[in-house]
Amino acid sequence: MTKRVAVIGAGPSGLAQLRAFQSAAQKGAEIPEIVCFEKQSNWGGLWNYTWRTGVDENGEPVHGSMYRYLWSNGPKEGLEFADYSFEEHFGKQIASYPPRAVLFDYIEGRVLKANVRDWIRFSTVVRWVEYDADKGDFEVTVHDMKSDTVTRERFDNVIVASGHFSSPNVPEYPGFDRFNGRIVHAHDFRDAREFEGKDVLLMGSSYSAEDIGSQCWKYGANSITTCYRSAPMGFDWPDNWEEKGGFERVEGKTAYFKDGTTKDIDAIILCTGYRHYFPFLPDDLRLKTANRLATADLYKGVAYVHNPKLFYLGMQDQWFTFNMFDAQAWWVRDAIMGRIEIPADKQVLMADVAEREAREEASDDTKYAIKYQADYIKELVAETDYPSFNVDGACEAFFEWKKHKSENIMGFRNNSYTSVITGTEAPVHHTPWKDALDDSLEVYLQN
Ligand code: FAD
Ligand code: NA7
Repeated sequence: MTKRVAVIGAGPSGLAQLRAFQSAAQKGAEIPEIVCFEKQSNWGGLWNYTWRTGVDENGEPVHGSMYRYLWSNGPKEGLEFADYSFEEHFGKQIASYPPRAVLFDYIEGRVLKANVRDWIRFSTVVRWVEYDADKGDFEVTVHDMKSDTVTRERFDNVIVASGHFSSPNVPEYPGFDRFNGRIVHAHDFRDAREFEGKDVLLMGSSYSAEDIGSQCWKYGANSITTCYRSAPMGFDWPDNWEEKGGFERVEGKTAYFKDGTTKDIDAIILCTGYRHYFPFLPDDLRLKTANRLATADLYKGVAYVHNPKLFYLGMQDQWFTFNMFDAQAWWVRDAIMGRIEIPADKQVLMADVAEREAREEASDDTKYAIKYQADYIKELVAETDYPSFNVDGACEAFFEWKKHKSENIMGFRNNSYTSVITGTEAPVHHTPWKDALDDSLEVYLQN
């Protein structure tokens, strides 16, 4: 009997999995039956923009954390699919930091070409997954929102591709309950124009604080204040942007910091990160990990050590994204199809995890971390037929990106890089990022 495989989520990771199986079928292999469950009404995961916050049209928690005017925060040359280049999709080389709509279009292009949309059941939420040790398979309970029916189905393997930048980490600080302005987590931030003319405080010192602060700055906030817990971002910020140490409390509209300084503010944006959150998984199947490069409990970064019929995609912290999800998806496909053997001895699986953790912890250096994740991609790609590509070249794009950011944090997106897939250099974008207020696909492609 044909194996049945459930994929949870049709974001970039889940779609990579569908493409991986489809490419095997295209080469003549007999593939399992694949059923992908997606709670949203369309694919693309976080790249599928929604204006909604809180709950969606079905009363489910909104998955989307992306906002209007979001441009890629790293060069596209670091994430390009090895089997589907930007040039193939757009018919020409495009600039290096595409806005969200452009990347959505690119992601969609590959799966439209692969013709896998029928494998996905949209508006269908996975409610619960249980492993049946007697039968050696999984029972998956899903809620089809269109027909409002809850059904159960059995699968030989389950692949969790539900993302981990959706369930916000929301700390509380003294005075929040009496603050007279808006307090919002990055997950619910949508349009920077809301903060035009305002004095905005952002908590956190990572990607969201940097980028949402930059958005607010670009779209006319009066001032930006960021505050950090561990370390400052340390960029050379514009004049009306101040970076402060630890936040203590807010009284009325005045924020107090640990260094004794204060700042009057209109709004607080909590850029305090996300949690891995799997409400559909019981204790024995649920991944519990920090946001790091070597996730806990995943052999080869994908197979759950406590039950290797269960796989997770994209659960790592991410320098590389789409191409890493591809490397994982091809590997998982081959494990499921019996082309790759997962050791039966759990100790071996756990030793693999421990080795990855130790190697990650060996250095705090950023270049080391980027190379670490590059090596991980190379390792997986070498074991499958995913087209090998110049991963070291993609690292170089990231190193350049880091340098460009430290040179000019409001101008780094004006640079261009060379594709490691096609070898062509991206054009310099027609408008500097800070002046490009229209982020539509049509305008971006006017190079
Ligand atoms: P997601 O994109 O989160 O997709 C998961 C899918 O699973 C969703 O469609 C969701 O609806 C579905 N799902 C979840 N739970 C269920 C359920 N119970 N039942 C059914 N379906 C379910 N990466 C970059 O490369 N460049 C960037 O510029 C960039 N910017 C980012 C900006 C923000 C604000 C955030 C939050 C992330 C950004 N990322 C960026 C990283 C992002 O994580 C990846 O690009 C990518 O979206 C991850 O893909 P994924 O498929 O693993 O997860
Ligand atoms: P990150 O990268 O997980 O960063 C979270 C930040 O929030 C980080 O600076 C944390 O400080 C800070 N933080 C977390 N909890 C608190 C509390 N309680 N108080 C103060 N500060 C806190 O999340 P991002 O949203 O920036 O990025 C996630 C993804 O979204 C990323 O891949 C991007 O592509 C977009 P710390 O340094 O831990 O002390």
